[in-house]
Amino acid sequence: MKNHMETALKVNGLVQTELNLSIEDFQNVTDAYQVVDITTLMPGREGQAITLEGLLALCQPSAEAQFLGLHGTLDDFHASIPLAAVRERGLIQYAKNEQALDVKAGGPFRFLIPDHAACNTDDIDECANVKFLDHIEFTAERGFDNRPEDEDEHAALHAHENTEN
Ligand SMILES: Nc1nc2c(c(=O)[nH]1)N[C@H]1C(S)=C(S)[C@@H](COP(=O)(O)O)O[C@H]1N2
Ligand SMILES: [Mo]
Repeated sequence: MKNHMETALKVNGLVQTELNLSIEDFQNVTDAYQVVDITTLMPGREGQAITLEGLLALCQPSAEAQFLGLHGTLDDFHASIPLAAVRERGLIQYAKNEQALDVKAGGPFRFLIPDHAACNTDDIDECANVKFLDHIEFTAERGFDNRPEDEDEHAALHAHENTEN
């Protein structure tokens, strides 16, 4: 694990406007894109998010942008998923109980996909709920992705998580 924690979310790649979003920027996103209680979309999860639609409105990806690169630098975890499959349901969580999302809860930012598939059954699976999210990149082609590919890799990942705490 790196000790340095990014507190802004960088958004770049095939976009008209590159962004570097702080928690205040998230709080200031217009109400239409705010999810004040994630539980309503993902039972069992709590917190505040903006919709991916809200992020798209801010950065305006070009028509060539087909993939969304989700980067968690802290533990070097990355997913690259088709934008079309998540553009209407993806969320970016930025708070819990109205407070900045703690790193212990996957913060400061986290990608979340309501109605994701089970791990390894689909491109849009639970594994793509990237924690420690510090960079979103819009690309034309599929990008780097090191999500676990099977049960053994999952087991290894979670064993690793547990020894780091
Ligand atoms: N940065 C980062 N994000 C991650 C992971 C990880 O190891 N690192 N694991 C993924 C996997 S494999 C799953 S199944 C979910 C688990 O999310 P949960 O801990 O909220 O249940 O987080 C995903 N996001
Ligand atoms: Mo997973």
